[in-house]
Amino acid sequence: MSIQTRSPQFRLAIFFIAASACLTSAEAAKSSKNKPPARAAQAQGALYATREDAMLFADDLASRRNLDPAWVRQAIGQSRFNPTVSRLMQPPTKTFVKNWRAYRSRFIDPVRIRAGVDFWQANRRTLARAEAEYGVPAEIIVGIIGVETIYGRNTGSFRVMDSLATLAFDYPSSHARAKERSDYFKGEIEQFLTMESRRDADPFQPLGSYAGAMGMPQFMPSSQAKYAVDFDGDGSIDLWNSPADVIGSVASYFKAYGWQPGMPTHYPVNFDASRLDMDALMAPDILPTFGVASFTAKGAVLEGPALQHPGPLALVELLNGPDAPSYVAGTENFYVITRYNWSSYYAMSVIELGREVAQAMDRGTGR
Ligand SMILES: [Ca+2]
Repeated sequence: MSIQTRSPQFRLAIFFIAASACLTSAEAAKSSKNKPPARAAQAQGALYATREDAMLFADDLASRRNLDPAWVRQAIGQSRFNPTVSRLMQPPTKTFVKNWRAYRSRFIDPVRIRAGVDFWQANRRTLARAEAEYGVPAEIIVGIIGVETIYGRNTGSFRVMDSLATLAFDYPSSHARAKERSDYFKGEIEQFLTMESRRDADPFQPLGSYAGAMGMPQFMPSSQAKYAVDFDGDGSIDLWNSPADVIGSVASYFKAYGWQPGMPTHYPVNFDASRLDMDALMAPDILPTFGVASFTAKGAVLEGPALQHPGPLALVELLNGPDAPSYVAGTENFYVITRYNWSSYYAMSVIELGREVAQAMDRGTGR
């Protein structure tokens, strides 16, 4: 999943749905891990062994990756269609009114902040080492892991193989880009089985989100293959049980997507109604496009250090339901956070959770 390949957009498009439209169901799917019976999310549908297209894919994959064909056929053949996965991936049937304050309150609460403080204190030296090596602040890494899984508490309860197979071979046809998505998930099966084969593991062991995202940082298999690192140096990568591997891997992901050390994620922005060209400011969406001079000429008003910002900026709009939207000037680092999950609401939650945890640290034992 390099920056140039097709994969990020697919992953982002998928998670945009999860984050913006189906948040409630996605959250429910994640949190179902802790509710008995834990196996409720497991597939009840047909085995893919009965599907000719799936078995042909298995043979082709085994040949291309030089894997044992019988093992691959078994792994794909014993995967089951999961109707819950399919339902969660359906396009939303009604329009949701986005609401930043509601979104924020789901991710930033005393329980998550407290868990963030505990995580930071327990991994202080590793976070500092990741910051030194990759240039990504501890605050951002702590924000990501907290928003994704509350520091490993909710890593998902779907068998990864069932999720990936369901989305590879039965992507909801009601979706406009079902073929592309299905190809993306076939690629994820390929990455996943290659990794599992290499470490001689049982592919039915890992559980993840309904989209097949795994472990404390909810990496897709292709992200794990490309960006995950063995940051505790024990010779293997464990994104479920090694906070160090998780911290290093998140930092590695951000560095690969262009995180710039020392650059703020965003600045406050106001507007000068007398010269405001909102259409022009909103046109590039969250892609940083405007230099400070051009940004302010179109009616955005910046103050202090923002006026010296050297790179391009984007006007980021966060809707607040029926109330007036919130706006910030997003930098290239804000954009990098959206490469983890394609949503400005997600990015802002990560930033604000990280900041809340940092402030709680400062109020408490200190960093
Ligand atoms: Ca390790």
